[in-house]
Amino acid sequence: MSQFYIACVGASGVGKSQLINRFCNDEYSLDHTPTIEEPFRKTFLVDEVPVQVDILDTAGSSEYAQLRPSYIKKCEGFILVFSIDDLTTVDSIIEIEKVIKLSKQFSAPMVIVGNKKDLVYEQDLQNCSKFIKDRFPHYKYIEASAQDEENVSLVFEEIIRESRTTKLQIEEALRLKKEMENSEQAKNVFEATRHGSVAQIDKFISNINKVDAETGETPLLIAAKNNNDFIVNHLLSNGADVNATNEKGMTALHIISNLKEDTGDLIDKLVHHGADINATSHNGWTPVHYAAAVANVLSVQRLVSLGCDLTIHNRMQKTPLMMAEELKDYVIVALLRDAKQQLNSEDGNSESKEGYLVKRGHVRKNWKKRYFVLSSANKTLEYYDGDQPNRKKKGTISLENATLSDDKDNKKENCFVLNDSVNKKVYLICAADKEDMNQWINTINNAIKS
Ligand SMILES: Nc1nc2c(ncn2[C@@H]2O[C@H](COP(=O)(O)OP(=O)(O)O)[C@@H](O)[C@H]2O)c(=O)[nH]1
Ligand SMILES: [Mg+2]
Repeated sequence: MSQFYIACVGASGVGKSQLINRFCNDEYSLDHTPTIEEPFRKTFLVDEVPVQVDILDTAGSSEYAQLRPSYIKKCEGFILVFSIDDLTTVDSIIEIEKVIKLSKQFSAPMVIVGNKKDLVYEQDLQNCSKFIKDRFPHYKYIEASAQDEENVSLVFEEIIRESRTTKLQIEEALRLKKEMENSEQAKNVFEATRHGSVAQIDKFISNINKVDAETGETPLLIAAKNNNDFIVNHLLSNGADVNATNEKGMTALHIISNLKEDTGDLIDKLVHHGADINATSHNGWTPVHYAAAVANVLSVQRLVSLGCDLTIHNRMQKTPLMMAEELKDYVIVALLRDAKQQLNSEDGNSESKEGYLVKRGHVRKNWKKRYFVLSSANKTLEYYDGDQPNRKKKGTISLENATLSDDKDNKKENCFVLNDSVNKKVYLICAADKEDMNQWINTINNAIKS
């Protein structure tokens, strides 16, 4: 909900406090008690949009002299009140308007209110209205009566409408200003990167992690795309974020891996600087997916030798190997199969199991479908959203010193209890049938013992 700070200003005794009192508390009093500056808060609808407004009731005793710069600065809209039955009170708002205009950087929304409408004849109203409109041709003028509750809400609605428009204009102006500043500076760092000019890059080194508004790329991503080893290195040694992503969620390592040229050294360099070798872009591709897609044997080799995970499924549920098989790229297929086999044989007792189980949530009855992946090597049981592989990861159960037991409650069939002693959590997990349950229990037990 948008929020506005509004001040009510004007000479003493014109009815500022009563207008606010009427609006916020639906009350009115005959007393004129001196006002202590305090904000009133109210939430209401303006053109069917809820707004929250903080209204500052100012002490008008010594009038505009007391206008504090701090609240002029803070307030986004001003209600300038005079009393229709005493036109000398208009002098105050003429002065106040000047002060506000001078101290505001942008135009300040104001509404002029002639209060105590109930005290004057219709004839006098017309004269007064003309008088005000001549002096303040740019502001809304409202005749109101706090006593008779006439036009009181209108006053606050109008000032919100005006403030809302101004706020949007200010936001837009600031955004444009920032955008211009950004693009002006960024142009240089991005252009410098494109031109491969180290001296120019150094000039704008503070913008090293800025994103080019046009292309959505950081300098590092540009240098990676250009396969410019030297500039990538320079950017990395000057604090470029190695895992920054472009609009497709691709890191520099993804981009490099997706090039057809030999980029092995750059891959090394990025990983050495902390690039996530298993990062996934928006379509779930890891660097090795990209390398496989462009049939870059050298890149695949390099990523494999750096220990990338070959089991990650992209959003189309494909591992890099599956992709290579589809592309009938038998060199890469052989390479990846080899790597996988080697990985398995290196870890003799490595066992993995994937499948769909049901896990009980926090609420007793709340059972959720989860895709489970058991890794003996890591001693973990990971589970994912839904019953398909490669959804959003929901959690990891540690199998370190974990224990399995029967489900004594027997709330559901084919369930077992898994006690994660590392994270001190107990899971109730349910398999599709008895056979499935026994398989899971066996493999989990083996993983725990391994
Ligand atoms: N007749 C009439 N009297 C009002 C109206 N609004 C305020 N007053 C009276 O004017 C006096 C001053 O009001 P107050 O709100 O305290 O003025 P402030 O100094 O501007 O805050 C009080 O006695 C109110 O009862 C109105 O609309 N009509
Ligand atoms: Mg007052």
